[in-house]
Amino acid sequence: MIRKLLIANRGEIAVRIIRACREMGIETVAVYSEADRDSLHAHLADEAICIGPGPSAKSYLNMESIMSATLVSGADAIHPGFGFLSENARFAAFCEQCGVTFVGPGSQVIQNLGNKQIARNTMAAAGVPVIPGTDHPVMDAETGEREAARIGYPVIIKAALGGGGKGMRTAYQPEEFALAFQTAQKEAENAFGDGTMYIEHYVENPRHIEFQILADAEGNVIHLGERDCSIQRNHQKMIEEAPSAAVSPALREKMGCAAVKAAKAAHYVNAGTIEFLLENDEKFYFMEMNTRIQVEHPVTEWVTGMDLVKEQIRIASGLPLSVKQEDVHIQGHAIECRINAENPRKNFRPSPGTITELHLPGGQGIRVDTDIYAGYTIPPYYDSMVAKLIVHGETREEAIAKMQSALGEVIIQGIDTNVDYQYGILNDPDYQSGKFNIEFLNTHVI
Ligand code: MV4
Repeated sequence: MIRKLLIANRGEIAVRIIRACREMGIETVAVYSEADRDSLHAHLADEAICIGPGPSAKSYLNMESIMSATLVSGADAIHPGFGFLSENARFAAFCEQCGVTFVGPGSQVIQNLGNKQIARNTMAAAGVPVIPGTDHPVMDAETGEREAARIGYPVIIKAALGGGGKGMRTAYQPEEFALAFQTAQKEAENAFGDGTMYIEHYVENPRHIEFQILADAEGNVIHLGERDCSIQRNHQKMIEEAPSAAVSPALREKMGCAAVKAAKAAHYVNAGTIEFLLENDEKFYFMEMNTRIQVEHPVTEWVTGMDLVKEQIRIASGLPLSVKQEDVHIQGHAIECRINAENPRKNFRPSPGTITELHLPGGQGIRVDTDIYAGYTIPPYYDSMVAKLIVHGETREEAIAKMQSALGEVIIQGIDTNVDYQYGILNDPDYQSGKFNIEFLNTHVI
């Protein structure tokens, strides 16, 4: 069993994990940077250890510092949250070597799924639909251009070690290919130290639908339905919801089955997410698998009634899943808006600073996951997300109304936020009718 757990993260997700541990009777150790001395997570944990200066590279990404804090505090497990070291196979391996439980899948699984070409081949071999594309690494533009001609234009060139949009370029015709390839490859070499590329047919105007799965060490795998994450800007999700307005019960059954198959093919253990592109109501394709708890996990929690962080900790302790597939029922509709310290009228420029006045909404069906408080100073070093506003209603219409009411109540003074922008999205007729795809924010003026 896990007796004491170190949270290798900050912000609202660190607070979220501390709360789950407290309810489970697990002692908590927070780590914090010099810029995070006054942060909520450092105050809420049973113990807090400073691990270095503000910049992430010297603190939340510093594996040696974090492992030292773990060993000194006597923690027997590390929860990595999301971002930072959460999908770093070397860090998971380091935990394994030190005899510390990593709350997540094994390092080899993280590594295999982190290589998107290997992940693609694994899924294709298991019969999970993948987008027509290459099954071998592509290292040069000439080979790539031949493959692109075979696959059919438009194509997308992706970095094998990429994900989330870096090292990615599209080409609509052969004349564009060489430059797109070289640009993507250079970006990949700079970002990941590896220029291995793969190519897929480019699916235009799809929805981003992801399935939450849970897998225990005994080989049980279940899915908890989908989240629609199509409302995004430059690969930063803004609004997520569960279930998707575009997924019928029959399609949920088919995609859920594919998601479970994908997790089994990867020998997956713990909570994971299978990302699909949904082209229309019968065509969906595996895109990648995320091996972390995700920012948007609360919408799944609300429609299933499950606590995903507790499930993660139970699984990492070697316990079996607490529910069977037939006991999972999707109830009502949940929406999450990410509240960021940024100015949408100034190209979404980050807006760190001191919160002088704060009122957060509440009431039935409203959840706020945040680490901010009145008087708190948001440091400039980290992601601009400062809160997640999550609502649950019986229907999608009720959830939208509740979210608009909740957004209208928010008062955050002293910094700029995207609260009004989020309200604007929820007011859009195409958003309200559920007719949108990943291009929504590129094609609508909010
Ligand atoms: C694609 C695609 C269309 N066709 N692959 C974006 C990030 C990375 N996870 C893969 N991405 C995409 N891959 C094929 N074959 C479109 C995207 C994409 C995207 C996907 C989900 C959500 C938002 C997106 C925004 C731009 C491009």
